[in-house]
Amino acid sequence: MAMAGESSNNNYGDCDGKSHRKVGLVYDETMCKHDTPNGEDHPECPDRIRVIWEKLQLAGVSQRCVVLGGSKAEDKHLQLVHTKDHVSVVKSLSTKKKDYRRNRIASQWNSIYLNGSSSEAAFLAAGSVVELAEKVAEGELDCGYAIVRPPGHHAEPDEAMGFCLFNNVAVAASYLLDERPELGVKKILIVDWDVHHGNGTQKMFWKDPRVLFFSVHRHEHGGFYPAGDDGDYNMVGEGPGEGFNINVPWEQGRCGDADYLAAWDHILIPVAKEFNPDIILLSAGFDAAIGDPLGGCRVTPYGYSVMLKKLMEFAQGKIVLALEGGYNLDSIAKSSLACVQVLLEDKPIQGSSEAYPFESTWRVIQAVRKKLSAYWPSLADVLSSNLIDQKTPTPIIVFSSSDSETEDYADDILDQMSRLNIENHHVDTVSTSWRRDLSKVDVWYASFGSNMWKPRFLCYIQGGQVSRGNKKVCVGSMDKTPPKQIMWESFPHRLFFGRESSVTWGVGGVAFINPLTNLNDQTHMCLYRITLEQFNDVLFQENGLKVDSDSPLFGLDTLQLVEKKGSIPLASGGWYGNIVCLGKECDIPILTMTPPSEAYANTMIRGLVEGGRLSEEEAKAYIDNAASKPL
Ligand code: X5A
Ligand code: ZN
Repeated sequence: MAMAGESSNNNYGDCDGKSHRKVGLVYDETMCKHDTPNGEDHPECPDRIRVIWEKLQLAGVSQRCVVLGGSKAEDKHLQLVHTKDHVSVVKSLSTKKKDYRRNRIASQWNSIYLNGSSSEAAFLAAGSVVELAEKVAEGELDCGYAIVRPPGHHAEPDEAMGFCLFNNVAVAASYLLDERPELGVKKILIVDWDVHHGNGTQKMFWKDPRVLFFSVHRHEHGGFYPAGDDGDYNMVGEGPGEGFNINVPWEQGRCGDADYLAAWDHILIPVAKEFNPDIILLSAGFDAAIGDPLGGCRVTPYGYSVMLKKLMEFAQGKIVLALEGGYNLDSIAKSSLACVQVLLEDKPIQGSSEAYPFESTWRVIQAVRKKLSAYWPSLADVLSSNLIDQKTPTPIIVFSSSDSETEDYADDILDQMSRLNIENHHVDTVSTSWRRDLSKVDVWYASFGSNMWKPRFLCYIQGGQVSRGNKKVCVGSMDKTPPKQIMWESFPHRLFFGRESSVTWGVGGVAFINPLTNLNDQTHMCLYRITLEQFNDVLFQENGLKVDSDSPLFGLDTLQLVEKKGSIPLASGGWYGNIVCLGKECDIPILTMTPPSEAYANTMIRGLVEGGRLSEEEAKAYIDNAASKPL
């Protein structure tokens, strides 16, 4: 952005440092009148657009945009993609005197409700997207967001469905291409990031090479709405439109920023470069957002902002967002705000994607690239194995029909995992400060016992099930970068095993090193070089705490202290009470954990007592003594 005093011939800067990009917003309260006929609850509710509008006002961004009221679509424009019949059926809804007449029409469509204002809202939604797209194509506005309902992308030429009456985005695209040739819009990229497949839009431009339609959606091999094969990746268009239809069909839910951005980086962006659109229309549903009750995915506001930012590199930033789905009011408001801030170009994007894409994501991306490489040479290269090795394992959960505990367990894992992700954007705000600082400092995590086994230790970094014999699944660290270095060393100490198995750790029990130097024994340890931030995440997980803490367990001053004193107790109340500094390697401190917390000590004591080795008092004294002494 141009700063004060700099000469600037673009329209992005001025002396108050605020953006001068002209961003259009459409909002019209009339579209709130479309509602269920008897006031039943429905996810596609009037408050959806209200909360978005209120959010933009409260954040002070709508005041910096050009605000347009809605405008009604003309029949002839609707008929560019819809049949005459469909347009007149929707128009007739408003003249029906009785709800039951409308209910009958609604019941002939899939997932549609209607009331006396549905028709008006539908005409406004489509007309508003047309008007905004026209203004952006003309250059009167740089870009914009139409906050409209009912949504549009499921609506087919002769049919309303999936809460959609007219296909708002498709109408606007056809309007620019067919009605306004003088504007010079010859190629349109339609991106559909709504969690559902844009079946209607796909149909309307199936044979049309002027429109490149890209849809990323939950598909689950045809099991997710709108069910069937239409959203499959081998649906590439036909005739002159062959190759101009791209579907990225997720095989599973829970996809998040990492998955979407992988689809962007390895499919959409390279194709967009080749296609070189004159304008982009974005079917901006926010039902892939974290917290959405229908979508089951986890895209954060940050994720949306990055996806949008990447698209703004094309068509000189001429992009029009049109709201589609999105049913968590809080999520759609926050996601919308993040997007408008990107349109205004006033927000340096902050945040990070903590996770890797799912394995299934890479499988889908590779299948799409292979299928589409016949039309888009930039997709022809095979993705490197380094890249696709970066993946988040999907826990494999085996249900035995009568085992309700197993199912609870599965729910727990999924819960635990989605909770972690719900916190992702909190992490960006609340706890970034300690994470940022500690991510710059390296330590050696000296592991003994089962953590010496690399796949097991990596669970604390990358997430996964730490052992077969128990129920513990780790969410991993926020920063999933693997250890920078791995090194083995031996220390003159004895390795102890507490019990053969324990409730928490399952078969294999627990191990610890006798903190008393014993020159006759060698304890082999595996040293993982990780950041102090990751070390904290390992501590959180080892001690059964959540990783989204606002403060670290082990900060910079604690590190200093333990380097000086050799050993310090942690106030975590978890399994390992003490952090011990074993020395330094390459000037980096070597840290390990020892008992006790009380619970751990009791386990150890029980082991020693039941093993006949020591009396209870002796065992207690032994553990206390062992734990308090540095190596
Ligand atoms: C626009 C949109 C979803 C329809 C789901 C029907 N429609 N079960 O998100
Ligand atoms: Zn949707």
